[in-house]
Amino acid sequence: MSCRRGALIVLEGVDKAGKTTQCKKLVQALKESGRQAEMMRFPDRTTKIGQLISAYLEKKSNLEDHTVHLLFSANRWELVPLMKQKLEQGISLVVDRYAFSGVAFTSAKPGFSLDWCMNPDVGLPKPDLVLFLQLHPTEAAQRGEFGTERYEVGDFQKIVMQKFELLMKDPSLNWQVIDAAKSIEDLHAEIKTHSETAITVAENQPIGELWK
Ligand code: NYM
Repeated sequence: MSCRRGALIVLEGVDKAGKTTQCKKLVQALKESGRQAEMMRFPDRTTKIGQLISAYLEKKSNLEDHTVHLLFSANRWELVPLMKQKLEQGISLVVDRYAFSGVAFTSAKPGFSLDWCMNPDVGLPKPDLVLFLQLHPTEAAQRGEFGTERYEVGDFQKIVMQKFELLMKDPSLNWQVIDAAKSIEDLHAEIKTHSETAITVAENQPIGELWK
């Protein structure tokens, strides 16, 4: 590698935890400190696969559960060449949801093992840092009602949270659990510190492979 690569930083967390706000603030702060950084989000609803997923989430179409899981994964794989290109150019990627949401949401459905759900995403670019924004359900409830999209139901989200907790036990990943009840600025400061460390560590390392 001729130049120092960028870091792959993923934000995960329960709904209403403030992932999108924090992703935007982090990209802005990294740029202001002279680093190259860009935001991505999954699902990326702009691609053909993403449009199928979006219609499903908006309940405009129905898809069989295995099928939609594989589409979410395919939506990540189709972006992998671009992600690798950017990382190799030294651009750090701040990603709003990744394979962990994929596994947590599908495995919350009856009849889906964690293993089966993880398989299609094995070998994706491995995040250098996974920030999990944790928010107590009562605090999340105070932040307003869920929207109307599929999965935005309290009971389902509780099972999703349990699945995230199982995924966080994986010591091969750099999980950092952050208390999302803090103010936007305090949360941002904490996220920025973790991210700067991860960027420095990643610089001289090859891009890893997830769950391999
Ligand atoms: N979701 C997201 C999945 O079920 N599987 C995945 O692989 C990913 C990335 O889609 N409820 C779910 C989580 C959310 C929804 O919402 C996407 P948003 O607001 O676009 O992050």
